[in-house]
Amino acid sequence: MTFHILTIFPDFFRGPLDYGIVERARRAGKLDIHIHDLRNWTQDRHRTVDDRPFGGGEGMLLKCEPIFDAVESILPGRQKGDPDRKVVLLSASGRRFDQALARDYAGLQELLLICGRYEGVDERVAQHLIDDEISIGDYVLSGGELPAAIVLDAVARLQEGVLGNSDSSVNESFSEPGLLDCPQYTRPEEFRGWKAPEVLLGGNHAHIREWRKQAAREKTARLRPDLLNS
Ligand code: 9D3
Repeated sequence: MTFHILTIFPDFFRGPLDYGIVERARRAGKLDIHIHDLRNWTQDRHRTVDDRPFGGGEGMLLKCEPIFDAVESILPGRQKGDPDRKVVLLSASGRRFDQALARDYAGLQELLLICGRYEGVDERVAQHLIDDEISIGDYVLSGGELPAAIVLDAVARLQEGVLGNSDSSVNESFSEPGLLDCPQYTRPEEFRGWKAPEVLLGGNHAHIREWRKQAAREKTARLRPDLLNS
């Protein structure tokens, strides 16, 4: 799958996509990631990407011309609504990104993520250019760059052949759908007087399965009761 990220901070992405599963998949040729500097599509001497909001108000907005020009040159011939190539705006006022949307994006050939900045983006981008406007959660960040890296990671690891066996998701048989993972322990059996649960040290797998299911329910009730009441 090919990812494009459109940003005014291309250097931001040196790092977050160069480690672990994503880096390995890139080197294996299973992921293609292109970082694009929005300023490359400005026309003026100062390479202006932002301007003040009509009607007044705090802060600056990303202008529409460089964004339209960039998207049209990165995905030539693409029409809004293309089932194989989506353009998604990361914005604080988007709909919430979740695992179901990650699975949906994982079926695409190409995904272009536009990182919002400043107070936002001229609304004509949302109206006439993009396929989705998404947020990663209800907290205020400084822009769409960290969210774009998060969305890319969540989508990339769902690609065929990106996860090795040791990376889980194969591990799905361990976890109950709709519950948090059960607590897990590794050596030593006792650390500072705190023992790993006895049941996990024996070989009774029916007993272990029952303990894990119960522990996952208790942990979910304590940390994510919202998952139980839906
Ligand atoms: C008037 C309120 N604004 C500032 C408090 C709204 C606002 C504008 C731009 C808040 C954050 C931002 C920058 N954030 C993003 O572009 C962003 C974001 C986020 O802040 N939280 C969760 N997901 C995302 S995706 C993009």
